[in-house]
Amino acid sequence: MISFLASAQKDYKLWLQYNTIVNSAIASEYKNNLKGIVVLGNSETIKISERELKTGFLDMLGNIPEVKQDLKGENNLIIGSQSNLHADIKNELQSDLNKISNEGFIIKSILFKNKKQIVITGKNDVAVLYGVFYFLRILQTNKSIKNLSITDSPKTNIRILNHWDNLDRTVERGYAGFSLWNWQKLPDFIDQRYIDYARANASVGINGTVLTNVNANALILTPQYLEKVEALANVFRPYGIKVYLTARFSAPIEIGNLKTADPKNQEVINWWEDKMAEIYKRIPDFGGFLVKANSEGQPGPQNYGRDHVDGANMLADAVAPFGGVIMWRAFVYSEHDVNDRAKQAYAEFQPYDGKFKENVIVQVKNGAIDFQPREPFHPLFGAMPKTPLMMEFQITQEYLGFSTHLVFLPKLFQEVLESDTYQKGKGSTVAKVIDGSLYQNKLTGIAGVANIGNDLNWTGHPFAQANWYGFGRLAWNPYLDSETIADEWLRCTFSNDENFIKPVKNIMIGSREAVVNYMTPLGLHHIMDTGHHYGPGPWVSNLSRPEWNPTYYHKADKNGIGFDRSKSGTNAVSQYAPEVAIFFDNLESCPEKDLLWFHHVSWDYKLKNGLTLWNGLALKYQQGVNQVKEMQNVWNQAEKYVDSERFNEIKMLLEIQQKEAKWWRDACLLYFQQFSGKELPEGVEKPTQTLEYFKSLKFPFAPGNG
Ligand code: BDP
Repeated sequence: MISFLASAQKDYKLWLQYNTIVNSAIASEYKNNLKGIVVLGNSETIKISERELKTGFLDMLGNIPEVKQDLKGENNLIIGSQSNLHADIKNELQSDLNKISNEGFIIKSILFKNKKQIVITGKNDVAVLYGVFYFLRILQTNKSIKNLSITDSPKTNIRILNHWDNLDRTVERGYAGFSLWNWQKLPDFIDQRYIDYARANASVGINGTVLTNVNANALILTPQYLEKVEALANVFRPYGIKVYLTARFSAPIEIGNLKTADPKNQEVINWWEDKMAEIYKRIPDFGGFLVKANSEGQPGPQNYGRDHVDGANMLADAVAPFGGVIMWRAFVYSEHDVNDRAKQAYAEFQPYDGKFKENVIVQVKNGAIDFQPREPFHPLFGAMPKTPLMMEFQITQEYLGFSTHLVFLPKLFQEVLESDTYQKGKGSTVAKVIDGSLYQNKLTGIAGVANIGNDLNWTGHPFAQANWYGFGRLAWNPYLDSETIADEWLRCTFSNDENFIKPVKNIMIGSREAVVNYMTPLGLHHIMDTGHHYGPGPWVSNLSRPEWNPTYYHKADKNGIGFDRSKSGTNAVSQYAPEVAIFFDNLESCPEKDLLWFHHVSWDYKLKNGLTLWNGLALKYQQGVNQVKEMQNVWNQAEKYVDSERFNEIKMLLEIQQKEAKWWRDACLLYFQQFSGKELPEGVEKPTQTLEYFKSLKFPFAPGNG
């Protein structure tokens, strides 16, 4: 029992394990350089910073250095914002202070009156807290603290989680239990989890949270709920986290008793203005709204003959006096245009460039379809120079094996961020669009659809914690390498032992390609089963909206497979800058990883390695399965570095992943084989069941589906 609790705590503690430092040389370096903590300031945030240091030092080093209000002696760690620093220290740090943004921090070894000290400072207390977490990570990863000289500022303003949480606590596309937000007990009962959630987010620099689902419920805007939202905002504030909500466009009708929600109607405008005043009275630092409008049946300005600009700007005007922002989603596609769903968001939004109010930021999914295991970057990135665009990544694994598959998503995120849009010549990467450097946008942001629920371990799969962590790190710095992120996370979460780190990091890094291989290799996409999106369903063709059917996306027939988006097809390639368009359009230059996204090719089409498309496809599926087997082998060797509960959990989950990888391989290959009419090549295992069997599987209670 005791060991269960101990391990459960490990699962719960995420990357903030603060494991005892076993390397004695490193431990003594830390102890010698950390004789005291000087705490400057007394805000809630500074108190949290102090507490965090004490917890970290006690757990990692076995003792807490003396805490002082005044600077005495040497080898102290001084924490406080610039306004609380000794004037001489501030002077010495002035050039660093000039370099950092409001949320940036400095960690520096200094000599003050000939005595060695380490200072953690920034322009305000939240920046200090970020610095404290960074400093603790140095210890967690066993790096030296001699001669520190670190300045670091986030590259984006809004680093935000989108919770698709409903008021009944179900989580749309959530695979880690129910919503953290216990609306019934709020505002009076403050669950410790709210605090721990804020702490975890602050530790990676996440500074915003949208509490509610994009498929919104207007009730959240009623006083009954706003009181609860206010309570959460109060918990999150000292951690530097702002609260945002989703706005249901028809709220003026549903909870305001108006007859319309037309954004040009004066009563509607007044209603929203009053609503904003009411919200900001309770929550003065309320962040603003995320809006899904006229998408997948959600109400929006088009219901009144208005457009996205009218809708977004009306809400933007209402929050502007309070400093709020509107994050308006570009995830739109029409059932009336069967030509190519991938083209629709661009077609609709690009002409609006420059028309949105200053406090509107358009939130664009990473790819043009929908969070698939692999998609080329969304053509809107770089194509709206006069409009701030924010990235929307999906951290929850709706299309990547739910919370049972080990998939390290920062690899996917990095691939998108590094993509070159060529919109302002070579080097116009998506990251530069997002951080505002390409077009000098002031408002910038990255959103991640959260994978967090009330499971003991927060994210369902212990390795899915790395996706939350990695999202935060990339939101802070979209240029970070995913390998660095995996390395940090493993050290903070499990162990610094190189014999553990090296092989396990390898499986993390390879895991994203593995899932692409066993689900949607060579550019295939959207072939999952319907509704719940669990497992393969390439055969599905009977849904009312054509672009909901997998057959619409793979277009497999006797002649071949793939969606022709080249110039001779739907010409979706033309939405990219000319250099990129040519690159994707030309079969020779189009990367094979995107082949079937852009081209319909015959089953005999010759791949670069000389294999026919059919053989290459089949072998990719097999490779994915093999990769999972390899992940299992590596994990089995990790037993001695990990507590037994987490070890076993992950072992069982990998077993499921292995089964499901085979399921994907067999179901897809059997289905496509009907068209190719060819044998499986050597090296591909025989299917475990018949196609009819796979088609017969039903999952009425698959999680995350409302
Ligand atoms: C789709 C999800 C759906 C979301 C939608 C969205 O299946 O649950 O509501 O994205 O992002 O991928 O709005």
